Amino acid sequence: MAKSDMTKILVTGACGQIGSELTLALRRRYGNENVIAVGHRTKPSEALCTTGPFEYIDVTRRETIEEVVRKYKIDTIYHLAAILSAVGEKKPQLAWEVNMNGLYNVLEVAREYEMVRVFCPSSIAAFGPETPRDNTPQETVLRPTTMYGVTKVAGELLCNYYFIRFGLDVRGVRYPGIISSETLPGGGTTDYAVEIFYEAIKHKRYTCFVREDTVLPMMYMPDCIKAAIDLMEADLSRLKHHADFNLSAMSFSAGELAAEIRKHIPEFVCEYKPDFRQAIADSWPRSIDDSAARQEWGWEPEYDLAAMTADMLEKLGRRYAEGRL
Ligand code: AKB
Repeated sequence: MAKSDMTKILVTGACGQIGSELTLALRRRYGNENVIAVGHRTKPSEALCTTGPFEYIDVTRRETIEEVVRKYKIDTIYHLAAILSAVGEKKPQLAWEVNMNGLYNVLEVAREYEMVRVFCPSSIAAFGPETPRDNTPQETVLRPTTMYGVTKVAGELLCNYYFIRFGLDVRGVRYPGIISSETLPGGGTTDYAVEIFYEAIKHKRYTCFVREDTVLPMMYMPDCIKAAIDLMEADLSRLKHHADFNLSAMSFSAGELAAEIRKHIPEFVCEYKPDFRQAIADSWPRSIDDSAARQEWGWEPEYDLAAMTADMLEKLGRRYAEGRL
């Protein structure tokens, strides 16, 4: 499918961790005026507002999505608005409302307005304690024990249903924990892998909310963005899967991450005080088999633990020195 088919793009959750950087990458690729960022309540960054259109919507109110779709003649949606795993366990009803009804509204609007394509990310949270934890296969047990995970499995099924039943071209990946330097993640279990960098730079100490030996799959933001864009531009005829691609980049324990940071900041001290998020982390895989994504649309990550750590510390270190962290 050609890149030029997607002419007016809407990004929901544009103020979030992934949305804030993906929107800017999409604007660089498809033109500033062609990528409309939408948020809910969060104040958008200056970069988001000054480089292209920004609007407020509430994905749980379908009419607010339709208004923006009509105003800008949208033909493609990147639907990133979601409640993540840790907040989802504190507020399961809200997680259902936003993640399921929000997705349903987006898919219905996309169907009704005959959109070219929709991107909706799933997550490693779709897996559960009965799933094989190492090199987790593409086709496997999906019995999550979090509300976030339940909405991700149901969301994958719903997206695939819209493809089969209505021919709506919905695509998605099961993202691992995402590490980034621009916008902090909000309310996930893998947030420690981002917070640790900020605290290492600011205070040379961090108290981690999972055990030192907790291993989870992770990915650096440039790879996260590349995955979304590459999958959306992939030739549909090559795809056997649609909204549920396993995706992998690196896996490491919290202790290994702290040790890697210590190579750059030798005085850095990390303590471990597991809280309720440990049980969520323990229900997720340690590593992922992403061979379907590699075969069907050429997925290949660029960053490993060492390259990601060096880049994070360089970026955050510069911001700290300029008093902007
Ligand atoms: C979370 O921790 O909830 C997310 C995810 C893995 O989907 N980062």
